Amino acid sequence: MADYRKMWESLGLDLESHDQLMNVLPTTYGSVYMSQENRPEGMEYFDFVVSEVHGQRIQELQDHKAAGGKVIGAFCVYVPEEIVRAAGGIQVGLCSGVEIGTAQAEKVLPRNICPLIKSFMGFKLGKVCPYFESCNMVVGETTCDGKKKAFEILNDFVPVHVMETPQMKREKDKALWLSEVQDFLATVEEYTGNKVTAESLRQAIKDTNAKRRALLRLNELRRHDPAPISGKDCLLIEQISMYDDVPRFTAQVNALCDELEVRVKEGKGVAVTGAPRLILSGTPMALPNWKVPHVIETSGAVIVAEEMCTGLRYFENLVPEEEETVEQMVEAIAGRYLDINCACFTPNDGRMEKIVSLAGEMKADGVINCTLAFCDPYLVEANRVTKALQEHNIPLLNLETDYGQEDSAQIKTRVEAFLEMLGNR
Ligand code: BJ8
Repeated sequence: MADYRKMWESLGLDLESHDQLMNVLPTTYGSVYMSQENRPEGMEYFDFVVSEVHGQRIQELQDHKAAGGKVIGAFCVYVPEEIVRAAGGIQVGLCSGVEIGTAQAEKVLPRNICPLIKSFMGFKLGKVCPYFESCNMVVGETTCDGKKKAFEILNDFVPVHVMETPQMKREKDKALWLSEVQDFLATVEEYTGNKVTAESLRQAIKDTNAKRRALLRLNELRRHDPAPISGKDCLLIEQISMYDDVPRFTAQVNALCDELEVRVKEGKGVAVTGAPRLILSGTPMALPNWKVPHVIETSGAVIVAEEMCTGLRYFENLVPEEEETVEQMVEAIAGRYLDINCACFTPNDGRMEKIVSLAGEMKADGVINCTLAFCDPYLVEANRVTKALQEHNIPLLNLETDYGQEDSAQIKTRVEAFLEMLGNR
């Protein structure tokens, strides 16, 4: 990796803590990713992106800013990236999947709060995330209580625009959400100093749809047995989709899919034919949270879909491309985003229907529903997931975990027992 210390310094990072983080990542990545056998060659690009996670992409963000562009951070797949792109900005995902800056975060947050919230606060207060430090503004949302209250605190350190996400999906909720998306467009125009035109928004919709289509294509290829790519690799690609350059990322995913199509024809896979096929559902797994997928896939199973925001929820729906005016396109964008099945909504039947249909489509043997500790919406919704899967006779394992490694052995024991049970069916 080139020497980026000057850049990190100019961003105001705490270099000592940042070094500690950067020293751990290659070892973890090596043991989780480089140990896999029969990996597709197309994963080389994504390995490179991780090796440059605080390097090349951050440099690109600085170049963009030096040319007058703005960088906008987001924590939720409800934030419409098409709008930021249409205004000439770059949107980056800021959720993080690692315990860091915990001591600083616990000065402003309660100890017993979801690790994802604690992690993003720790990253900001500990000054260890160059993405965060590159942002001109961040966008929050009123999804879960923890996040929405944490954004009040975060606003002391960086300008935060909060979008009010409704909690239901009735007509009046749709109207509220549309007005929130319209306000977001006005805010983004103000921040970037650029007017969103019909032409720029149409292009942004097309570019973002192309990215989502590439991810859908990748997901489709996982229907085959043997699966041509591991769940761990797919999760990594889904994590990278939140911050990489859009056209470059799209081209790389499509190139990988070309390779996977050949693999499928040749019957080549990453696991043996007939290996147990699982769907992973639950709270998002932000980079570099690979703990549970690693446990699953080193226990002999293969993950064939992620019903998560770092997964299908991010790319399963596209924005219609036929609209002509900015107003019509904004309405289409609002409609597409409100279709996402987050447990912060009530009821959230769409999620149960999706898991059940996905299990059939992907010929899955079972589902692992993995929830971050202290995430009330998903922990309570585990009851609805259990009921829906029982009704369809689909085996389910519910897991609750955090970003620590201490429970890895216990999770492995439970996953192995689940796989044994599947083998006896
Ligand atoms: S659309 S899942 S990305 S809100 S895990 S912080 S819910 S306490 S991340 Fe999410 Fe948007 Fe929903 Fe998806 Fe709160 Fe739960 Fe923590 Fe969570």
